[in-house]
Amino acid sequence: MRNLPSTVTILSVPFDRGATRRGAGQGPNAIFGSGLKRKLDTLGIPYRVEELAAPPEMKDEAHNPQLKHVQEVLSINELLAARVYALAETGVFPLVLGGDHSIAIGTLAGLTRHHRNLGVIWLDAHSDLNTPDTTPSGNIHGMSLAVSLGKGDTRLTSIGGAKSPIKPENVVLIGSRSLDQGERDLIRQEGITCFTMQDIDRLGMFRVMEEAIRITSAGTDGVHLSFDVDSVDPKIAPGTGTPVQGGLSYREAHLAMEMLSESGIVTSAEFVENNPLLDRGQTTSRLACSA
Ligand code: 4U7
Ligand code: MN
Ligand code: MN
Ligand code: MN
Repeated sequence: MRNLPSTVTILSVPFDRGATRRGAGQGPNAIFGSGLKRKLDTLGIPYRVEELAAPPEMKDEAHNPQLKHVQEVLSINELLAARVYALAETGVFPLVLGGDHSIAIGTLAGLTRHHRNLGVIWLDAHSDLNTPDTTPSGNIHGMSLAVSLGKGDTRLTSIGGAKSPIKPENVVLIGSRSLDQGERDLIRQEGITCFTMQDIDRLGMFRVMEEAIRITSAGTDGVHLSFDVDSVDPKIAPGTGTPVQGGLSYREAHLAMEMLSESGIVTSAEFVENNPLLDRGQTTSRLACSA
């Protein structure tokens, strides 16, 4: 049994200034090229497509090595937050195609203006819980979940206007296998549920997803799926800028999507970090269309 959303708006966000390696900006086109529209037609899901224009590249006058390209990140995410908010208000399912993972800042800012108590499933090799104080790279795609929890640079946390941040007890991380020290500290301190690859090995993806569904849907009024393609093993999904060995198998990724579909809890989703320039045979893009 599948629960399909009644109507979807695909927001294509060709933005990759939140990462060091360029190319994720071409992710949305690669996913369309791999047949996303055909897939939605087959499923009988009505959809519209909108592309958000990436901001012009700006001279980074106040260059901050702990917060690289912050002006561009602010500008795309303000735009995205406004669009996602408007869609959520009209009952449309926002499907955001990135782009690097810094765009989750705008997606979640828009969603938390609409939902009072949002659950978040974060499928990722990383936790994206760095702040300018803890980041080893200065790349904002490694900070997006922290920002959505209200931590970090105030210009980033105030994107989308007044709203309450995501509550740590509503967040579940899945597939984690590359966590920086500051991120581990934050996970422990905030009590965020984290299913690492080792947990998936031990419990199996089925039980992990049952738990994730239970936790993110308990008392919440919506659940957002943030799917970083680097959660999947780089042998299967090589098209991504920060690959980490030992990731999800093709079947584990599919089982996760199938269980989420059956559960009917997901009210918005984003697929990020798909970098066609690094994708041998576009297998990563094809995976994104196959679920
Ligand atoms: B992604 C990293 F140090 N943690 O902060 C960082 F390992 O959106 C990687 O999950 C972040 O792909 C990866 O730069 C961000 C690094
Ligand atoms: Mn990520
Ligand atoms: Mn990642
Ligand atoms: Mn499937």
